[in-house]
Amino acid sequence: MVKITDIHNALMAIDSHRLQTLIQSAIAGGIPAREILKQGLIAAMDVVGERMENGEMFIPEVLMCAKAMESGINILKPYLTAEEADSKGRIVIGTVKGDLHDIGKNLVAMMLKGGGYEVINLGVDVTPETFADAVRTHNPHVLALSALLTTTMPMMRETIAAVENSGLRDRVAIIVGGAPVNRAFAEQIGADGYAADAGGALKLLKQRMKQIAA
Ligand code: B1M
Repeated sequence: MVKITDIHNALMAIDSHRLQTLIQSAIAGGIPAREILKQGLIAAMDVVGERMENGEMFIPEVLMCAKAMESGINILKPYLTAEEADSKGRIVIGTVKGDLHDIGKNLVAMMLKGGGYEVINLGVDVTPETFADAVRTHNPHVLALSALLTTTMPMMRETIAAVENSGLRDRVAIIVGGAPVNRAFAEQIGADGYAADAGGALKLLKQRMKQIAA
């Protein structure tokens, strides 16, 4: 019987092949995909982050861990899909300018897609102007911004300002998330919502769609 710690250890060992095999066995053995994700993969990435901070792990290794994690998430994808959405909507998502972290943002995108929403993923290092252009072009119900660095959090405020300056602010709800972001910051920069994780983002989106329908 596979244990979550085996999955955690395979990611730390950057052994993608073993990681994928273990995840498949864990799923077959009835361990919920969300548990594998949270306690196996995300918990291991937290340790990777601590080691990176302490200078015990360097960027190339961190990148390899990130790749291994993505390969694991790909297996979990079909099992992570959320409950049926109340009504469909369109969302534009991206990681703000200067920030290259995309695993969490992609997880949010995946969850929203699984919930039946149309997701336009702009990728990483997205400038405020590109976000504003995407709002104009795609006319989404929600714009979701991700930031993983304290140094890139201010770019969320700038992105909201760019949308405002383009005269598009009334058209779209803007929600923010990412490890250093919190509700107080979201309110401070004039965002319409904050989600701590992918599940929270899905809930926010559902609320927004209900508001629009009401
Ligand atoms: Co970076 N990095 N990194 N890194 N990295 C962190 C974020 C850090 C906390 C590590 C540490 O020191 N402990 C630290 C930030 C410190 C800070 O600012 N407070 C850090 C640093 C410093 C850096 C560099 C500056 C290092 C350097 O070069 N000296 C550099 C910056 C590069 C840049 O962006 N310009 C850098 C680079 C990298 C890599 C490229 C090597 C790699 C990213 C690869 C990739 O993404 N493709 C990387 C990684 C992997 C990490 C850690 C280890 C893991 C991040 C991750 O993927 N977590 C990270 C430490 C950590 O987080 N424990 C770290 C798993 C993911 C599922 O969680 O992204 O939090 P997360 O997403 C969650 C929620 O936050 C939320 O939902 C997701 C799912 O539940 N969420 C949203 C995210 N976006 C959302 C949007 C929403 C809603 C919810 O919209 C509404």
